[in-house]
Amino acid sequence: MKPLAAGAAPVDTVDEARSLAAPFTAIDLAERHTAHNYAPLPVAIARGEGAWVWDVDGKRYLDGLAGYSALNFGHRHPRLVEAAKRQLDAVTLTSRAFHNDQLGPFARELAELCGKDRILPMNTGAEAVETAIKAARKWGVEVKGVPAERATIVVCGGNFHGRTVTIVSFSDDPLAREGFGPFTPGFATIPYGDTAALDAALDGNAVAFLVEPIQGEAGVVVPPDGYLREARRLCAERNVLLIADEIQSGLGRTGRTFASEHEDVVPDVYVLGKALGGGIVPLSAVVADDEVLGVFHPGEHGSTFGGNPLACAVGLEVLGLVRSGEYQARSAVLGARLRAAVEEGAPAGLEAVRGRGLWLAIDVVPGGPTGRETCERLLEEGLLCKETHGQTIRLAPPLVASEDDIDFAAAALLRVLG
Ligand code: IF1
Repeated sequence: MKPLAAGAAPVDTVDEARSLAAPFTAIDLAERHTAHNYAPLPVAIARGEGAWVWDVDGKRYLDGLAGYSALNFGHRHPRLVEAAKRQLDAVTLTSRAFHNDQLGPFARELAELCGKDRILPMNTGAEAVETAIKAARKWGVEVKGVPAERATIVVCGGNFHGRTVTIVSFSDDPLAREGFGPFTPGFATIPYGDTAALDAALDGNAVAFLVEPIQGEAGVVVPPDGYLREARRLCAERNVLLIADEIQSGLGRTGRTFASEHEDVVPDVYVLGKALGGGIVPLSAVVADDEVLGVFHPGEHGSTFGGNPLACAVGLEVLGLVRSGEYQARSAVLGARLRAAVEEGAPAGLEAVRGRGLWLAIDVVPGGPTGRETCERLLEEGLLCKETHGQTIRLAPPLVASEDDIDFAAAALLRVLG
């Protein structure tokens, strides 16, 4: 065993290490033994139930982030926990070298929800985005007839699609990409919301337009009315795949099943993740028709855990919740309630509110407390939030929150921003 810390006496057993670690808190140990790729708020969560979590000292917080929308259905939704427990007592992983009894039913339900022929199951959102990129490139060459190596995918400034090297190759956020080159070619960036720029970018080598129907990390940026409809028209006209990254905006978060629905747009390809796994297991998927997903043949793509029976059993139950329409309705009603409370309160520290459904961003006035400082003050008030890009607070509580929960969040915001 290596010494616990530089200069510490070497320890021989895990028990000895644990006993040495005993006086250290969970936060101390995480700070000491993990890479510092995050700067978490100073709170260690030990339990979650619905829209609430409790820290190691038993203090209760309303979860205003919901795992960046992976917890749309709340912490430990009873139906999802039950589905997971049932599957834990059956089989959890088979690999795709063999079939299992959960993937087929899940795939049928998800394809049907999206109105598409089939899915390709993965685990994280970034893996699904990478899968969609590979599918679009192969489709572009084999179906559209773009010269090999010339396929271009159009993306938007302010995008966030994950953190792999290829994905950050087309990010315009220095924090996400600096130091990680050399980068993957084959992407063209245009301003988000600009249909003239999209029109100009969709040339003969364009195989896909990859877009978030609402940009999350950019600060819950809703595009101008008609943008997605025009993107749909242009992509169809130029035989370019419209790929909607609904990993964060999908599955009820904006008041509809998919954010694309706000403009009655059906993309060629849905990229889903986060809440698809119910906040219990990583589960993502690319959903499209045979013309697109038919480009994959055995041995060309895969993942050890992709389509595993545990994730698919939970995912199938998630789709049952989504099909009810209850969570979409809650998002619309609760989002309107929260937005009205914050806007009517018009606290001095508030500069702007944006969003759709129960997915809001609040810009705090420059010169006052930063976004991070505001989140630290909200923590003290019992509301967990996360800032983005300095002055913006994101709000995305679980869709199982009650009206009282929303009023609690609004009161905390008005106290801190007042
Ligand atoms: C982090 C951000 C949000 C996503 C969209 C793909 C992915 C994400 C639209 C990749 C993931 C997460 C990643 C997490 C924090 C969070 C995030 F701040 F990073 F940008 F939500 F806005 N498409 N978003 O939002 O999915 O591979 O993570 O499963 O990396 O810090 P993933």
